[in-house]
Amino acid sequence: MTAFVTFGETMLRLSPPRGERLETARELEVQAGGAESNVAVAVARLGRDAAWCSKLPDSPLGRRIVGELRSHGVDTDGVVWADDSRQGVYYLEHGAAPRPTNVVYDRADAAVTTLETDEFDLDAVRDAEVCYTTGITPALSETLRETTADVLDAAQDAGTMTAFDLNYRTKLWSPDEAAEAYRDLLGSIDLLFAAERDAATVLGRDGDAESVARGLAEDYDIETVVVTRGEAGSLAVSDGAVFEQGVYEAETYDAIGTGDAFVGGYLAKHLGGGSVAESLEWASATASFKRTVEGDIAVVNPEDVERVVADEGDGISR
Ligand code: KDG
Repeated sequence: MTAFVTFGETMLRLSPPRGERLETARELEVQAGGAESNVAVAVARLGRDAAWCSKLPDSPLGRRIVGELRSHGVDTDGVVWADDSRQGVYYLEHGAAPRPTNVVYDRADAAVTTLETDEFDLDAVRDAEVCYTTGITPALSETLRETTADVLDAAQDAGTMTAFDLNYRTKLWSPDEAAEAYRDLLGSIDLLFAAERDAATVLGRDGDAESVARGLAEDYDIETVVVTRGEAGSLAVSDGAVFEQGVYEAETYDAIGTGDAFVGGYLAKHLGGGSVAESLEWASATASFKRTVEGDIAVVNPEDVERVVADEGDGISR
């Protein structure tokens, strides 16, 4: 049995060296990047069994993704291999003020967009403690939207905790399209992660973090809602009780994947029997640690997280 099962798309991330532009760079660094697999890696590296399911082209590109995830201890046995299909790619140009970081997707019709429910090992999902995906997955195709609903329902029916991060991506769909999909899925979620700005932009939930979290928990009958507020920290409402957590100071080297590291830290601690407060502390520490590391993936160890937590007490709220 694998404690944590997730599914979604993982792309090749191609990025020019810092200070260079995509238009003129002669070299591109290659890494794997995908919201759900970023979480799986964090969970695995922090000591819990984690599996990632997806569909990949049976090619050196697909094998590159699996090789990288396995090197961090993620179980990829549930990957479906497809002939003559595409590997999604994203280009990342690191910003430097006043030039913003820019992401260019080349992911249309990637193999994963055809992943159907009957290609899934639903028994692994039913046996898991947590089944997780994000709002990116249903944005990628109508097929994936149906698969996402089916898998989360199967998990919840079996008593597996379902966890979901809104993860709204403006380059994939409009707020209205995302809102419709989210509303269909939120009734199947036990643990929701929502960036404050996503809850406002997509679901029209303005107001303070506690009222946003309480409103979502009550409207969709969600046991725990975690609202993340960037440098203002995070707040969870769980079974009616409120928990707050500040951020740990970090020198930011690469901010991509910070939210996924937060979720990975939370779930790793939760799977180890941690309380909501302890899980939030680990979430915040893992997120800060990630910012010091190049790439989407949080190359983090349990002692790194413990050290951040121990040095900073309850975290520094800025
Ligand atoms: O959260 C980081 C992700 O944005 C990155 O890994 C790429 O999954 C990705 C996406 O769809 O943007």
